Formats: sequence, structure tokens, C-alpha cells
Amino acid sequence: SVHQLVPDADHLRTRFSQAMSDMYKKEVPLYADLLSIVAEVDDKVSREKLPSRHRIERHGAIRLGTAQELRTIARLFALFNMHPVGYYDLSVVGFPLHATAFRPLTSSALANNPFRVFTSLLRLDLLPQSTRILAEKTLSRRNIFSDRLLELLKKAEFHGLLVDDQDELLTEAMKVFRWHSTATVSHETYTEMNAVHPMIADIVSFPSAHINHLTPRTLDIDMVQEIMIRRDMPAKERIEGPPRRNCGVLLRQTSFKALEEQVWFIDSGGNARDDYHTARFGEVEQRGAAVTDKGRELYDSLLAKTNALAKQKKANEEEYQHILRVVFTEYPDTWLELHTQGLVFFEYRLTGKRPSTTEYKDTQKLSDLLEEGIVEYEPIVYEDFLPISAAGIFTSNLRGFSNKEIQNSQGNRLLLEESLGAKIQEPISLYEKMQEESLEECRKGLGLALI
Ligand code: OOG
Ligand code: NI
Repeated sequence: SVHQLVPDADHLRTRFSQAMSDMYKKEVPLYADLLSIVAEVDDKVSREKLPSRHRIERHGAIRLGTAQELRTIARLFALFNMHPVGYYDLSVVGFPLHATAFRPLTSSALANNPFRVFTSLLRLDLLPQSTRILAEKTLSRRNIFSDRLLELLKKAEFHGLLVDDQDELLTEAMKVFRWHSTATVSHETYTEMNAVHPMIADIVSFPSAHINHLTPRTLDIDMVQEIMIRRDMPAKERIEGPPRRNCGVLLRQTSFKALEEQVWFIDSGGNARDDYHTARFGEVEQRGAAVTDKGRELYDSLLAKTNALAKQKKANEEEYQHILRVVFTEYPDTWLELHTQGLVFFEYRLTGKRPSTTEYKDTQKLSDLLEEGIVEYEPIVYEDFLPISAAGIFTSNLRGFSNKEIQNSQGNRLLLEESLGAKIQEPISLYEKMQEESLEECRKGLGLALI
């Protein structure tokens, strides 16, 4: 009927991520090339049937200028079942930004399609006063959302989203993320903001919140990197994150460098002039297991140790990779070890084998159930981001630009939550919950009071 509600936000999210991908393929043809390399590599290396989410799995990134924009984006993403998770302080790498990632929260939504959008907000509070005033004034004049999109949002929030409105909602949403090559500021203003930090110019100078990259997930990032280099794509030299391992943890990522795109400026006299803007790039990722606090501490300390050694030895890229591999031998690399030491989050499930004893107690130790083969486990995928890796990718796109004042400031989670008008969820709590819920299912299945 005409007034039917969209039954499934997960399906709408898949349509949204597909529409983003189709648009970005047209805007950045190298991204389409990267997708075919990833498909080629994954076909070659996959021995088992891939989970259905794999081929469609991606993340994207956008950068916003104001709290108002962030709040409206949050309302839009909520219709796709994507919610803010994790606080990322990008001032640690000298960027006047902080961020959260909008993504699905539950095991079943993630299994359908884990599409995530890393969403940064400009930190006006970190800018020199004159730049801040300039940015604020420019941003106050722009509206990245069409009137129709705002209308559809309001309507959907009131009644739920109607099946008849979903195509138009997606069309209007795409306009928010599309690239525009004509700036809304003069060339002088652009240059002024660029000199304080290129991110300010990227965010403030254009009329939309253009996606700056879209990232497919691969099973073998080393092979993708090799093929990118062989095909003369402007690939970044280093794969960020942990080294290649049997049991992947967290996230490994690499990228091809930002394109130099011609953009146009209209000055106050009405004259047009052009320049080149570098912001949009391509990225590929390989995801591993979500780690516990203990697992994260170990990762952070081994990465710090690697970087200190590499610096001390003035290591080139090859030597760096060697140091990384050697240092990371300290990170257990079997699922059994990672489980025993509590370094990784797991989902538990019943194998189907039933307990042999008739007098089965109310309480069973998990270790016994595992040993008897009644329960088995599988690592939970890391669904979030690593700001230090992002830093590596950022820096490769800025040709060494750095702003020390911004780098010396601090994260402000409360400020981001205030801008968003909502709390940001903690990734670790979500993984804990997934793990707990899987144990609970096992408990119910075995009719136990406690595991
Ligand atoms: C965000 C970069 C963060 C990642 O993969 O770590 C990110 C940005 O470029 O605005 O996407
Ligand atoms: Ni990314």
C-alpha cells in the first residue's frame, strides 16, 4: 500500500552504501580500479565461502563544519541504523578535528552490512581567532542539506520512513556527499585557510560534505598493495597497523594518494580563477579481531616500541617492516593463546555436541565446555578505526604539512557530544555486549543457570 513503512533499515543502509559507491566510482575512477583489484585478490585467496557481508563491506569518511550539520547527519544516518561509536581525537596528529564513526551496533545488523562513515567535525576552538571568524562566517551561510531532505527527515521521524519515500530520500542524501568543483569562497580566503591547515580549507570552502574516500575490505592487503604498485597507482608506501599475522587483529590499511583536482574560485570582482585541491583519495583495509583493553594496550605498546626503534636506527621502509615483524612476535598469534590471555573478544556458540553426563550441573565452567567440544568460539571482527593509522594516511596526503599548535592541544569528547546532542557509545562496551550475548545463548541452549 502507499503508506507502507520501510520494514528494514539494514536493507536501506545497503542501498545507501551502494549509492555512495556508485557515485564515488564516477567521481574517482581510481576507486573503481581499486574495487576490481580487491575482487580479483579476494577471489584468488578465499578458500572458504565468504560471509555475505564481505563483498559489500566498506567504510567512508566525511568532514563537517558545524554542530548543526553533525546533528542533521546523525538524524539521517539513524534512518540507516548507523549510530555514533567511538571518540577520535585527531589533534594528536595536528588536525583541528575530532570524530566519531556512525555504524550499526548489533551482531545481526553488522552481519547484514557493517557500513560505517568516519565523521569528523572541525574544531573551531582550536583555530586562531581570525581564521575562526572567517570559517564561522562562511559556514553560517551554507546549507548542505536540501529543503526536501529536511522535510523527508522530519516526516520519517514522525511516522517512520515510507516505502514510497525511500528512493527520494537516497537521491536527496547523495547530494550531501557529492563533490563540487566550484568553491564558495574566494581564492584569497581559500589560501588563507589552507595555510593554517588544509583541512580547514577542505571543509569550509565547498558547498557539500563531499566523501573524501571510500574503503573496501580485502582478505589480503599485502597482495592488493603489490598489485597497486605494479599497476602504477599512486600507492602509499607503508601499510598501517599491525604486521601480517596468522590471527589478524584490529585493522591494517593502505591508500592511494589524494588526487589533484581542479577547482574554481570566483573572486569579489566576479572573475574566475582555478587552482588544485588535494583531498580525495582511495583506501583499502583488512580487518582482524576486536581486541580487549588488555589487547589494545599490548598493541599500542608494541607499536610505540617499533616506532622508537625505527627512529633510533633511522630505518628505511624495509627495515621498518622488519622491526615491526620482530617486535610483534611478542603478540600471541594463535586464537587459543589470544583467548586464554583475554586479548581478543569472541563470540561463542554451541557445536551441537551434547554433554555426556546425565547429572549435568547448573553451573559449568566455560573452559570445561570448550575442552569437551560443546562450545566453540570465533573472534569478533573489529568494526572501528585506529587514529594513529589514519594519521599515517593523512600525513601521506599532506606532504609533510604540520601545525604544532594544534598538535599540542587535547581531545574534548564532551564538546563533540554536545555538538552532536547525544552520547557517543564506547566500542569496547559493544564488543563486550556481543560476547556476553553469545554466552547467554549458549547458556540458554544448554539449560544452564550460569556459565
Ligand atoms: C578520516 C580518516 C579516518 C580511517 O580509515 O582511519 C579514516 C578523514 O580522512 O577525514 O577513514
Ligand atoms: Ni578510512
